[in-house]
Amino acid sequence: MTKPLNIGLVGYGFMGRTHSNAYRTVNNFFTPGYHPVLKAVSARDAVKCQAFADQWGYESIETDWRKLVARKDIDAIDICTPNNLHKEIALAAAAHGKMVLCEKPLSMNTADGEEMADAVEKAGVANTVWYNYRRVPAVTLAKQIIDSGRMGKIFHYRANFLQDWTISADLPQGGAALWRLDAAAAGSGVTGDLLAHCIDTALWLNGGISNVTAMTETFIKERKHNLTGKVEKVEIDDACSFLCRFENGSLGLFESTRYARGHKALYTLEINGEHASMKWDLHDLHRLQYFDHKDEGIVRGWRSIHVSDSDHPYMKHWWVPGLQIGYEHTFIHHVADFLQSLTDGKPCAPTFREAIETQKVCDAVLASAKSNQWANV
Ligand code: SOE
Repeated sequence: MTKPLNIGLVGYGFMGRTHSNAYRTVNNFFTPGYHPVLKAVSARDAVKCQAFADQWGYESIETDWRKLVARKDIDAIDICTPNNLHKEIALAAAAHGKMVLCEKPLSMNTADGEEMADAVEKAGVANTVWYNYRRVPAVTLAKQIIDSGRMGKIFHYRANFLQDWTISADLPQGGAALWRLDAAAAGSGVTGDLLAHCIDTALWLNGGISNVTAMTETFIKERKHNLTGKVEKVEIDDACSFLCRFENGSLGLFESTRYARGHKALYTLEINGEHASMKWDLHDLHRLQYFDHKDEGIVRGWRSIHVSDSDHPYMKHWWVPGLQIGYEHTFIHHVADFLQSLTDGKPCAPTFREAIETQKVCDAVLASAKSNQWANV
């Protein structure tokens, strides 16, 4: 018998769908001791919110998230709103003793993240941040390979996250679909939205970052704002590149942009170690490219590991060896891990406290780009 976990979702955009899908699917494949119950979804537009509830099977709706977090029949609040609302909702949810699952990035900045981590810790409630790419089986396998010592000393870490959806100058900023372009709602541009993913994975795989030097650019300086109807200055970073030093002595190179024509959501990473190297690419997400210098010379070369065998991370829960899974499964894995962590009485990584480390790097990157100087994390 699994125990119910009553979910209250705030926001029904793209992430609301990925999470709802995960809640509905998780118990078909995993046995984590709990099963999510889709109790309620909250958003201001009652008609759209009800349509979402009907489509995904939520029992009820609230048009004010404050009512949702106060409801006695809700165990966990899942925050899928624009970034500027994360803190207020998380603090209120924690004050009502609810568990909190928060979409990435945790907060608009490190100080807000610290308040949020303090609040969930003070309330003693389970918490996690949805950095989903950690739970791509090939990325989790990369973590296992690094932890096994097979790579030896790490020299280089490289990551890119490339998109092209904001190139048109006619695209407005702000409002439901375009809040990511509005600094008041998003905090930053590609740094918080895309590089945050790369940084979270990097910290997990390769340890802490000590200092950074960054440059950002805003290619389109003004856009019509959907909420005011006026042409307004664009305050987000359209592109950001940075160099960094990791605490383990390795060097990092990160690039992110929404102006790489032809790339829709290309997250790639490469790690070069003393004995081995690894590469991963979101567009081929079930493969891990691996080069091991210990292989015999005449057959030495890059191998492409199809991460679909039952001894690969998460894969024994899915189909049969050789059959792959995709993007949505990363969220299912996160829910499975979160529910299992409740059963085991352990934290589910990354917790709010752990996700602050990514926030600190993002803040240092933006500070360095502004000052044209190296910045300590
Ligand atoms: C932006 O387009 C976006 O949807 C991010 O917000 C997500 O976090 C990323 O996974 C895909 O791209």
